[in-house]
Amino acid sequence: MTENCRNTEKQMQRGGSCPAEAVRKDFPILTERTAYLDNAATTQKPRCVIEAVKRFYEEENANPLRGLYELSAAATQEYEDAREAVQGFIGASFPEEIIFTRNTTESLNLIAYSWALNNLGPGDGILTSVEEHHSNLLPWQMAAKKTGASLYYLEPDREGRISGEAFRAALKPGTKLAAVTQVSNVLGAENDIRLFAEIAHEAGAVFVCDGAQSVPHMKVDVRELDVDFLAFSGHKMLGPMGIGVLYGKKALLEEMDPFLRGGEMIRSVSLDGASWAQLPAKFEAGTVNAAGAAGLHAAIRYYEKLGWDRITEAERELTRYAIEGMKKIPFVKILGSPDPERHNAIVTFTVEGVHPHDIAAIMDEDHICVRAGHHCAQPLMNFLGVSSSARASFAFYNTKEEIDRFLVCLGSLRRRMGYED
Ligand code: 7TS
Repeated sequence: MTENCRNTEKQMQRGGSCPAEAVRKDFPILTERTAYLDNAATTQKPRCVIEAVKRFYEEENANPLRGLYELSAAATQEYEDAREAVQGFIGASFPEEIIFTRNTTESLNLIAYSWALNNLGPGDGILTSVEEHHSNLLPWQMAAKKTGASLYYLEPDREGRISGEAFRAALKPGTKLAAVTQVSNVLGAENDIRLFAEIAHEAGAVFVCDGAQSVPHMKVDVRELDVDFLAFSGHKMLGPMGIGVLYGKKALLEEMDPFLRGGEMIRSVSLDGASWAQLPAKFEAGTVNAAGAAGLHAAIRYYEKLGWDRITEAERELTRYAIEGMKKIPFVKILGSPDPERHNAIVTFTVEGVHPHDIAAIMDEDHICVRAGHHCAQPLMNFLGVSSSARASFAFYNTKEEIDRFLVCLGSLRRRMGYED
């Protein structure tokens, strides 16, 4: 950890229990003025992450993997160290099971293009759910269309839960791939991924987990869950934008074709064709995002210093506090479970008579950042019968004071829109 993330460390040594007090100083963008409650879209970055990116460009910048000189070797080392840090963070068996991509979206597309297009055909099935982010829907729609496979959708209950029985029942014979999110980016509901993976495997299907909203908030261990693929984004877990991860079981990745073709991913090339490099290079065509990987590495170290107990407890407490406050405000409707424990730091809501875009605009007047719209989950919004909604999402560095400001603003919305209640 760099000099710049010492605040947290000192506080942790003193045995501090609520991280927000200690950690806020580590995040240069977090000021008293702005309450940033859009963490499901992207999190803020601690100084050590910013410094790691800066240090790469100031001290180690060279094209990793290409050069044999010292600077390039340092860049390569930085990049591969980051891979090992990700491997440890999610409990993967081998570093080469970690493929760096740009984000969750690219990771899921990689599976669709490299696995699904080559392994599916008419008579086969793909199973996903209506509560997926578009990034875990559109690649499967594409794969089904191009291969002639059928695409089936699981329906969650109104709280966003998909039961093991529902998952088992929806797995039609011939289903070769199932792709489900661990945590819904709208309802915050968590699916029992370990159970789904087990059921999928019994049926002979490959299981893909969208971890975009889970990996930043809970311990996710790929061996424990026994998922075949896990996709997530660095920018949602304190890391820089432009670096994401695809975890894949080695045996599967080894038999897959490359996704993108070009530099760095070949063994040899002739005018008639090419053969591919070993994992993970086979899936990392072109110049890689080594600075992003260095930043992600620093983010992982930061998570590890804080520890999951502190993070999940702080986020659970904030979510509980927000939902309890929201329930007291008339005209506010929370989507999903009434139980705060089932929200995983995500609270999506509507306010009767106030368009979600107006909610976000008025919140912005009070310097509170919330998201409004369909949250890239239109099928789920249709399923819930809601055209649009607003969402507050938390991270461990948020404070109860920020949530108080959010609740005061929420309570004032209808009045500020001209209602007289
Ligand atoms: N899957 C889930 C569950 C997500 O929440 C998101 C992003 C993605 C995939 C795509 O991630 P990306 O990094 O490739 O863009 N979700 C959101 C959101 O809820 N608001 O902004 C982005």
